[in-house]
Amino acid sequence: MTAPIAKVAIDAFRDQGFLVLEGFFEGDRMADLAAAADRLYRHSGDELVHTSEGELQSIYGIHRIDGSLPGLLRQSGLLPFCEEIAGGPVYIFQSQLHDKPMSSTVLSWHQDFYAFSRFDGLADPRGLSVAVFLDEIRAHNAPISVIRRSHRKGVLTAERTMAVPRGPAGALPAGESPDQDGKHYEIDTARVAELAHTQGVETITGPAGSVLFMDLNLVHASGVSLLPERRAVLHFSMVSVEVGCRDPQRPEFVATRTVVPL
Ligand SMILES: O=C(O)CCC(=O)C(=O)O
Repeated sequence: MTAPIAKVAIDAFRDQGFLVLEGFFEGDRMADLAAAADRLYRHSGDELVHTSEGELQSIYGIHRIDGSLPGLLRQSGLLPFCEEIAGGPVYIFQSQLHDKPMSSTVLSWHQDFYAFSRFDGLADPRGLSVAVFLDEIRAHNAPISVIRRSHRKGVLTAERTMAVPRGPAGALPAGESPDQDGKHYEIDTARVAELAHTQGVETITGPAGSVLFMDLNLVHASGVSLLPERRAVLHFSMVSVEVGCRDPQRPEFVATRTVVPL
């Protein structure tokens, strides 16, 4: 049985907006996750996003594609922490596998809640994003960088959104057109620079099995892998069951309407 996540870690998450548990998944639990990832890599369908060179970049709705994932999360011991942060039971609102192959694009600084609120009408950022490293993440294979305490700034305005170029086929909200330059300016660069200088940036690396929790308003970004090897991170955005999406414009595999407590 995994030990509960300590109160000091909960306090650190609330203060900093993120928390890392190095090597949290191990042994059989890690093997089960790895097997689920192998199945995901064999999946085909609308949920896949490829780079312009045809390499797999992302798979959306992974908890729907592979039915073992919710159970693996439940058994892992992570749930009480997620419920503590969300103030009660949670459901998986969005999930993805992100590989960042060499031909993929930078994922610019953004807050997860921005797109959830703008495109899906999610009313409240009561939840968190959970990123599980299936491969070791190092400086060369697209680590996620976060701006400390940026979640305290609330929802920052964003000029353009990543929802278009990085969303799967068919997930383009009405009236949105893809960026032409492949860059996705989420938050104004000057604002990001100011936040980064005043509050500090942390780049999260760690062995396979590590978990990164992020507040839904934490500003974060990632680059691309510099080597031709797999870089798989599973993302689960968990939201309080009391918060549904009021006006979803994206498909169910991008924005879950069906609230099933985890
Ligand atoms: O795995 C990554 O590179 C980060 C993905 C991310 O930031 C997101 O899905 O919001």
